Amino acid sequence: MTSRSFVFRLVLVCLAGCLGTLAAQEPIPTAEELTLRPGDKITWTPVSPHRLRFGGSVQAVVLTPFADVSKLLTLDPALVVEQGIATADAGKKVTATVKDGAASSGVAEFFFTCGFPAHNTLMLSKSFKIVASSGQAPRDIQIVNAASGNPRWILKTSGGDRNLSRNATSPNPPATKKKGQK
Ligand SMILES: [Cu+2]
Repeated sequence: MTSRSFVFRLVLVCLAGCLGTLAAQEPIPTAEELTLRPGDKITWTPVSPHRLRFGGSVQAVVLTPFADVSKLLTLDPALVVEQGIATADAGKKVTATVKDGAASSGVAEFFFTCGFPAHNTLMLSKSFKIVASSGQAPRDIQIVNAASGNPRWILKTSGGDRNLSRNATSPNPPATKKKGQK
């Protein structure tokens, strides 16, 4: 190969690498990864300013009411509710255990967001569905905030990170930054 085409290829590789870094490339979760059964445990471990929030509404999106979330999950620590919105402290680890009667509670699914005001819309999550126990070993589910790129929740799985953004499709379209957005 000539040195010229080598340089050209090098540039292409660099470009692909840089674009890949800028865009959020995690795939979305599978349906099974978004399915919970009694006994399953979810742990949110956000880094400040991120914080878990249930309930209320964000622009036109009505979140799962916290009263309904409470029929599905036992939260540790318990969250303080104000006007239907339950928010953990910034950077606070929260654990939820799916209740025994969750599958027959009449609440089929729930979703959440980040309580940091600038992230209320950006970090709306996909819905987790609740089904009856299948006798399988309880899952231990870890959720963190993305370390870079657009603010979003990440579901950790044995197969890699999953993008929990409510509107994410798989694979993600390149991140588009608005002027002035960090
Ligand atoms: Cu956040």
